[in-house]
Amino acid sequence: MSTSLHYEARLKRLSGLAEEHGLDALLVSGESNVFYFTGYTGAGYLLWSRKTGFKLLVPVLEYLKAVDELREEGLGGVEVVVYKPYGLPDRLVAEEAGLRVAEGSLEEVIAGLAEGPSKCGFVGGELTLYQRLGKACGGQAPANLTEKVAEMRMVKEPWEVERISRAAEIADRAMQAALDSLSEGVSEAEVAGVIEYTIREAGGEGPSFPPIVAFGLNTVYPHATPSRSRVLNKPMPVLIDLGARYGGYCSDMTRTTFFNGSPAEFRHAAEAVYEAVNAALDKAAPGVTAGELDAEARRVLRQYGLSKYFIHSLGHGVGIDIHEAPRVTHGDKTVLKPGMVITIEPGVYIPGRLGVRIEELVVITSRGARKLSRFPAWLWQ
Ligand SMILES: [Mn+2]
Repeated sequence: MSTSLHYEARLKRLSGLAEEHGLDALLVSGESNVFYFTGYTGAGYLLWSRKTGFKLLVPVLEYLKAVDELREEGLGGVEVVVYKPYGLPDRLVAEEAGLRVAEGSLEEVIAGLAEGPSKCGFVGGELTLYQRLGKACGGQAPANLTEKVAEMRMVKEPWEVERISRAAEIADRAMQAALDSLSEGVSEAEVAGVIEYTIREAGGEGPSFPPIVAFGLNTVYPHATPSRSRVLNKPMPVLIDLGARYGGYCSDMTRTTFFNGSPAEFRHAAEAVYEAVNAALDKAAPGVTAGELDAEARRVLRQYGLSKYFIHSLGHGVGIDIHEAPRVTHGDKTVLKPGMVITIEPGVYIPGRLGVRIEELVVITSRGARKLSRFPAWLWQ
């Protein structure tokens, strides 16, 4: 099946959801949500109304791209409408270019296109959207369908898993290039540059987030920022967290190694994390909750006396966004299902000493978790 049929099916599901909730109009915000339903890759909103169906609302600068991308995805029937949240610079130019231009602010556009909706809903987390939509809906509180769409996005279709898998392969190559670049005098920032270049060279659209490269004491910060001044000049731990984007989908992986040797303190922490990640991987299967995976990794780290240094969640969903549902965290009740793509990334961060994290990206299948990142995780002697 081509992707266009998938988008059509998604739009159908979305309008079905709106109808189930008795809505007259539904506004979808957030670039990743709009991309999920249409394949369009820019700023804008997807509006459904019971009377007029789907329309894509975009700022004037995105108009031509939006029309072309919808046509490419077989959604030529979805009308693209320009709104002017900041005022159109030149309305005449827009009309001469053949744009379909709506009058007024976003909420006026919504109210007009929906022909006076009485019950509205929204998807996405823009802070002002709720108020703006409330105004457009004649003061009624709009229904929040954000979670419903997050649940739809959580279970991936095979073609989405294929794109994430491709992004993970590209990330594997970037990890190899990063490790190859480790030598006396190299800085964290230089290694980050090698990663970004390799992702592009290997066919990625870019990194799925700015790569984390941490040397020495910088490894104790789970979200360290690569620095130009921190260089490899003595034996020290090296933590690299990177991801690629391919076909609009993300990958995510972390590896930790030691430059020039591997002291006992490092090996103890690294082996604990290695065992924790594998225990959680073994446990991951349909029917298990996300919280149970988190507990499993903590159980292993406790045996090593290191669980107090595991200061973040075990993982998160990955898809169009680098962080999306489900949260793989303490007490989370989300039941794993085939098609979910999640990370499993235990870490220990010992203040003043060192940090270790290993992150695997997996898809849940009927037989358990299948790794999408193939790079070896044991990178010390
Ligand atoms: Mn991650």
